[in-house]
Amino acid sequence: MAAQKNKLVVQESDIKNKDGEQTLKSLKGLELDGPKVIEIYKTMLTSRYMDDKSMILLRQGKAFFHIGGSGHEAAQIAVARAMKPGYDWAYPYYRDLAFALQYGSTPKDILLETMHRVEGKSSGGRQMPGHYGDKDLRIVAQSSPTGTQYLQAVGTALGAVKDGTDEVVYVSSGEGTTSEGEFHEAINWASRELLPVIFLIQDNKYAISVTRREQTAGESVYEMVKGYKGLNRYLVDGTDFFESYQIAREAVGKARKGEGPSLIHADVVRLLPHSSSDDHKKYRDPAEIEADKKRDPILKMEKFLLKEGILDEKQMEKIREEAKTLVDSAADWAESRPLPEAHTSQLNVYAPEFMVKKEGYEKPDASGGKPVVLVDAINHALAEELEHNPNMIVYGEDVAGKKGGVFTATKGLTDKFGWDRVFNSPLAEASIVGTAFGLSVRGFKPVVEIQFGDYIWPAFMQIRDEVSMLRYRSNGNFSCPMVIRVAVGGYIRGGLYHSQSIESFFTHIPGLRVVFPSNAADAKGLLKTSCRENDPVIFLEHKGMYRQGFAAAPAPGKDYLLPFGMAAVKQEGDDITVVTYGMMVHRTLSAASKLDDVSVEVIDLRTLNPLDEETIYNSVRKTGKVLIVHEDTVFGGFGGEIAALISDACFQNLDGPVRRVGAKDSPVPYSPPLEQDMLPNETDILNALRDLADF
Ligand SMILES: Cc1ncc(C[n+]2csc(CCOP(=O)(O)OP(=O)(O)O)c2C)c(N)n1
Ligand SMILES: [Mg+2]
Repeated sequence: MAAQKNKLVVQESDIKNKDGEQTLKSLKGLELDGPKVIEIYKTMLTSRYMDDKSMILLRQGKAFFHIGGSGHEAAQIAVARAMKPGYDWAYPYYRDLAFALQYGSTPKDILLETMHRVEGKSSGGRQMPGHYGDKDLRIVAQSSPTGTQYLQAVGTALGAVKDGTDEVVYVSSGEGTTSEGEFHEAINWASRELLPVIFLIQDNKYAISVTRREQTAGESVYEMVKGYKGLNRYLVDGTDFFESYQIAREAVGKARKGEGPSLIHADVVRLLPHSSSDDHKKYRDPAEIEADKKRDPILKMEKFLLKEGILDEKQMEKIREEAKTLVDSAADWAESRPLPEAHTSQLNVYAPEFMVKKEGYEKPDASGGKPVVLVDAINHALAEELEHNPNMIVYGEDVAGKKGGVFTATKGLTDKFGWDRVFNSPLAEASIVGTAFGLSVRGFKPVVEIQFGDYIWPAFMQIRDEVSMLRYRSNGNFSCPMVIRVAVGGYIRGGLYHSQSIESFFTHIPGLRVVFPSNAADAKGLLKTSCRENDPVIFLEHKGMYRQGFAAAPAPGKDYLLPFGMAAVKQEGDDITVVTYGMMVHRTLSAASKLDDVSVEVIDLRTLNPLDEETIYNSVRKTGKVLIVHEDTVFGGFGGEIAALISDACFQNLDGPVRRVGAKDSPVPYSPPLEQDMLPNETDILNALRDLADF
């Protein structure tokens, strides 16, 4: 496809002479000279030998995986050279070895990761090779899911504009990955706001074994993105350094001037199998593999160097040898460096400490104040924190302007803090969380809203594989603290898709804090704390309580911060402990009040991660009996985890089975008799308490 289509975009006259040839003279506009071209050639060779060396290390059992960039070097180096490392930002993909080298990573840096050494700058040996990262260079430590990087890059670019800088953000992938929905979300957001993002799509015709025909409408990413107004598009021969460099300079220049994002569709060749685990002879035609070899970007570069008399064959051979030696000695050095120590495997799952400490916490006396409803308490917390932290921003669907959120949690915030800090997102949950990642990485504190828990799932990949893992995978070099506020829960005739309880999915994710307040005062204190902590937080708001009198409370003032991991004993008792949270706190208190002869202790967990195990165990050791109550379905619910912990820690103290009350195992139905039957109610709790009391 390449040859004739490339001519659609590349302005040949700029870099070719009248005979259609590239010469040093015809390339004058690119500000290159002989020595500079030699440097580029050396970087290409280094990258190529790194591929070769990695496969040798693999065979020697010194590394366990490799994914090579052979055939992609020219396009990658071209874009990296057009950028400013350490000033601009980069979200490279796993095949971007040559990009990383040109951007400033050294063979030593990269081989430390290949050989899983603790000094690796990207992950300290935590990630498989091919996940580039370097804080000083502003290469954000990368992950493995294809395509999660696009929205993050858009978020970082959005932050660059908000910060008033002219930084540019690079993001890359293969052509196959553009089938992921997040690609289109990212292109849409970047194009809509003319953000400074360079999307380098390296098209090597295959996504592992899947061809372009099976992947992309019209078999061309360049064609596919035609409709995005504001997006600059280029189709380039990515095996030709000079063609690629010309386009890269133009695209980066436009981004820097605020003239919008660019998609560079680079037609490249994959000279190696997909990875060290793949054998492409199984699915590729040998003739095609041979044809691709003829387009090797290094051969093209060598031809140019010879033709222009910059190097002769002997000099080139010497440079090849030097590149090999450089890589070999870097590998020897990396091998001599220490491995991570086993006991550090849990390091950097969370921030090293809580910002809001339990020690010294004093419960404020707000008893004289006027009760506020839960949704207003949240609104006040957001306003106070926006005031407190100039880097905090609030966004989500319908949150801004006169609407102020479908539940009015963000009412009036745009008026007070401006559209720059409180704004609407497109209707795209992955976009909300993905951009928040990119904003957070550069120092913003995004406090985003997911309108309904039932619709958080498009963002699940970002939450589970990205937001919660960044600190760990980068060995503490990067983090993305943010707050994800989510309206959850039933009892509102909301049916299957406006009633879900979602906490158990998120308590299963290391690296993520999970908060679930039961009343307005706690909601305010916990949300303010969430905004100050350095870990990502899922903040669950029960929409059935937003305006209920029973969840209203006099709200403490603006200095009130409720530390994580402090359960509240809502009612003291001697016979049975109930461990609960959210809406069920109220149902439990009400049920317990109907039992004259049984003394019930009610614990409101307030945060599910961290979990205040001590308060639970102290109570169970006193009462000897325990009931766990939650609104979520029982099987696989969070109650199972609490039950397991209790039976482990308090086995000797138990005088009965650890019981659970929760919803029946089905979706939440709409019609009131069905909803009432399915969700747990006061009678269920009462019956369980009586049963346990009699045990
Ligand atoms: C979300 C996700 N799905 C599947 C994979 C497995 N996987 C890794 S690379 C890849 C193919 C990607 O092809 P392409 O985007 O064309 O990039 P290339 O490897 O060809 O450079 C697949 C399916 C993954 N890492 N992440
Ligand atoms: Mg591909």
